[in-house]
Amino acid sequence: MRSRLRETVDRRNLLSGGLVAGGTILTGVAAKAVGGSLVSPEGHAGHGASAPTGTPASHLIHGNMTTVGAVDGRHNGFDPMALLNDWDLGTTSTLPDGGTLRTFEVTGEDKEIEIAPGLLFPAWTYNGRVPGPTLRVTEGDSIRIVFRNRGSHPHTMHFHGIHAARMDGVPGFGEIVPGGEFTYTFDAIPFGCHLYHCHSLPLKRHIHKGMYGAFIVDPDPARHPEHETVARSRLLGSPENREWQEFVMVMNAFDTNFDGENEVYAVNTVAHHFAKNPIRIERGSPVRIYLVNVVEFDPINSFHLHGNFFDYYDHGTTLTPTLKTVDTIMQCQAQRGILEFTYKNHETGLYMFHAHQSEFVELGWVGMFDVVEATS
Ligand SMILES: [Cu+2]
Repeated sequence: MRSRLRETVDRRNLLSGGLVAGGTILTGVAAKAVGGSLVSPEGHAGHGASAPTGTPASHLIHGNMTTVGAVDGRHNGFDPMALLNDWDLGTTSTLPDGGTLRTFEVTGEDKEIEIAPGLLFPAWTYNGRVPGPTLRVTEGDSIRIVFRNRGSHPHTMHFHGIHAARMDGVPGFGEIVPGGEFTYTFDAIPFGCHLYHCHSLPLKRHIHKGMYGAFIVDPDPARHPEHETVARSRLLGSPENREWQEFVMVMNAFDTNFDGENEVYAVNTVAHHFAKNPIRIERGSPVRIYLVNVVEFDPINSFHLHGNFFDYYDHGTTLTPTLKTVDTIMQCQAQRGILEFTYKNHETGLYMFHAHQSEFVELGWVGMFDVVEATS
């Protein structure tokens, strides 16, 4: 009985606007459910209603205006926390000239995902996740991407990088019909923080449905003798890199009622996830964030860090900062960059990060770092 009461109360909170500040989503769900793909909290009590109503951290978030409940990561098959650094390195082999060949396999598929407690979204995905796998390679590698389309619509993989027209992944060059397969090949240049996304038409629809991911090209230190130490710090697996705490954050959003505006904002898909589940960072070690903006329908997104400042490398294509000592940067769609900062001289505790568009914060794009003493 008690749990039933709890459910009732929580549902009431949801319906009074607790799901997202202002009740925007609920309005959309109630009024414009499309094809049964949007499920109201009533119809989906198993996830949201019985889940915890938030951690102490969530109470610090702007008047506690966060979603109520928790998204079931088992339903999604991915966890936003794990997406922060689950690099996909592909399979490697050595070419006759001594270079490295990296092969990736990516499958396009339709999949319903949960983007806020009880709120399902009919996504189009790469490898069943949103964002798609974070592909991480080294400058100069030869890249093969075997793309199989098991979805219901034609799709592509369009990489931001340097490559031939026939590898561009646009209609006419590498667009794959359902059931089809194509292999994109190119060399990994330039180094930096890049992305890939579907380029089928209508473009904004294919992107915002979930077909995007980060594509990180680590610099080859041998090619950058003037900044070799910095280059080595970015090269995954090097001793210098191991000192860094690295995270991929893909800023995304979802138009849940297909009116050309977003109702949910996030990093790594789930609204408010990192507000309720702070990202633990060790105080003594520097932090590097690979930040990518793929939000459709809004021209500008941003990242603001609390209690601290950072250096910024626009597109990640330089080894010296393009902005020094800033606490906010903005990105238009497909813009991306690398943020570097440290909390080594700070008190431990919870430090917020979020878009500085307040509307985006209230609709999900806010998180916390939990700065702790080193454990080792
Ligand atoms: Cu597509």
